[in-house]
Amino acid sequence: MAGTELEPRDRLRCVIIGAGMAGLLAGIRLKEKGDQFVIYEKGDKVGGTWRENRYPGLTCDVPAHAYTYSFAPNPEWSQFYAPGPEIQHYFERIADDYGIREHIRFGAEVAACRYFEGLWHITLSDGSTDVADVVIAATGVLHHPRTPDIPGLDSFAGDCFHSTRWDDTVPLDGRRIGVIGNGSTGVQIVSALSERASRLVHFQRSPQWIMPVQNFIYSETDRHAFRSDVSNIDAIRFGQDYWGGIRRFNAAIIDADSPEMAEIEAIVLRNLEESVTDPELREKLRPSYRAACKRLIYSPNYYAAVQRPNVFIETGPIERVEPEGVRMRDGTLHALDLLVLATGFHADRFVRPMIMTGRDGADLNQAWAVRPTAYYAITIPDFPNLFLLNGPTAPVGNFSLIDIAERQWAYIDQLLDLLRQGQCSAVAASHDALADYEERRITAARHTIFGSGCTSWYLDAHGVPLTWPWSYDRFAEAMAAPKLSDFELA
Ligand code: NA7
Repeated sequence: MAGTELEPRDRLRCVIIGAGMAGLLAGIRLKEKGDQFVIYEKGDKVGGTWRENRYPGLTCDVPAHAYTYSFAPNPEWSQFYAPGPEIQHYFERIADDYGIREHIRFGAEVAACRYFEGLWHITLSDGSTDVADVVIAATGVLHHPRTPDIPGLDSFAGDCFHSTRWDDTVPLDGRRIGVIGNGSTGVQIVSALSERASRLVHFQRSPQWIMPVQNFIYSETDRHAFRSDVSNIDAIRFGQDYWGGIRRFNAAIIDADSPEMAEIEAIVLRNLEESVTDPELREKLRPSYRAACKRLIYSPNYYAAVQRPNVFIETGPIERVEPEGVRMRDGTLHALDLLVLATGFHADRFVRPMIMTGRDGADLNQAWAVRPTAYYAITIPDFPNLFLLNGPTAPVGNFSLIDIAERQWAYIDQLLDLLRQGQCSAVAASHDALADYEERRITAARHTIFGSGCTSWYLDAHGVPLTWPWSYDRFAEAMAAPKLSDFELA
């Protein structure tokens, strides 16, 4: 380790990319430490995914009191599973309450980050530049919409947009609506629009397993109890109901042959068998792959929605889109006024297409030529003082990503302390450490339920789940303290 001659620094100069949940968290924590920082946000608001997604029915599938910063409980959640606009409001309030807004530059897209002479040199798309000791990439996972390559899509005469580009001016009531895609997004949109559309066609390429859940409204009495005693919130956030469920779910996804997996399979199968009365529809909705192989969908009302007389599940192949609607290969035309593309995201991009150049000209696209990855999802060899939040290989399987980001920050902060204390001026995982981590991770990931034989956004280009493949407890343990022998300090 070089650097014993370094002096402790008064303040680090940090650039955070993104003002979503993770970027706000980083700002709050850096502010507490007295570091200097700016948050560059390409959008015009905080909130990240909750700013971008505004579709009808948008709900977080993690209980609201668990999808909350640990240091900022919110007694005002209206429902057990919070609607998207409330979550957006929560992040807006946090940005104000914690004095983060004045550190954010909105409409500021980072185009390139280049590391040389011991500093990160940042270039924004408007040509302006900045310099920092540290870059925190809090750029999110699902933010590059995937538009389907369906012939004739541009010829559609009605309204058409991706689920992340919802146009509030487009009327919905009494209209003929088509929704392509039945991930969590398509399922939530169809559930919300089934009572509003005159005819609703759900285009389903692969059926989904549906985990039945109940959402319930918190009464004023409930909220009063949350306000007056935070232990009532803690009982939900840290209680056995939530954590027992998370631990069982976690045990199931990391071991496809576990009794916990069998329990999930039994629940979703019973949900299908008991909720869908028409045998023909039931078969259309029956997946041929194992439950939770694709990200498991939690829904209180999807099966009820698709059994309404105005809703039709279309399972045939789409031939093309025409001005009037969607033409199927068998010649059927679904005439539509609105076509919603709930077709997901390019989940493998992470910080890209931003140009990231590390030490000695290392290029992130090259480093990620096989798959995007980072040592323990946080740091990349040759990219000193660059730290990722919710980066590739972080846990994603129905956990609260806020909890994940908070644990990641506790880890990153210990690495930043090395810089603050003058123990080094640059820190990044070593190549050997990343190679060892990836070897172990990939071996384990192939045995998770995500690798059991289906397509999903969890899989990388080689069909390997790009996720944390071990237990939640092992993640918490790994994040407790960095193993410094796995790092190169300069
Ligand atoms: P997902 O879960 O990636 O779902 C995308 C859906 O779109 C899925 O049903 C796909 O079918 C379907 N799709 C994608 N391309 C096409 C084409 N070309 N034709 C027909 N159908 C297509 O995205 P979501 O937005 O629903 O959810 C993403 C995450 O956000 C979710 O997991 C939560 O974490 C929140 P396929 O299954 O590939 O056959």
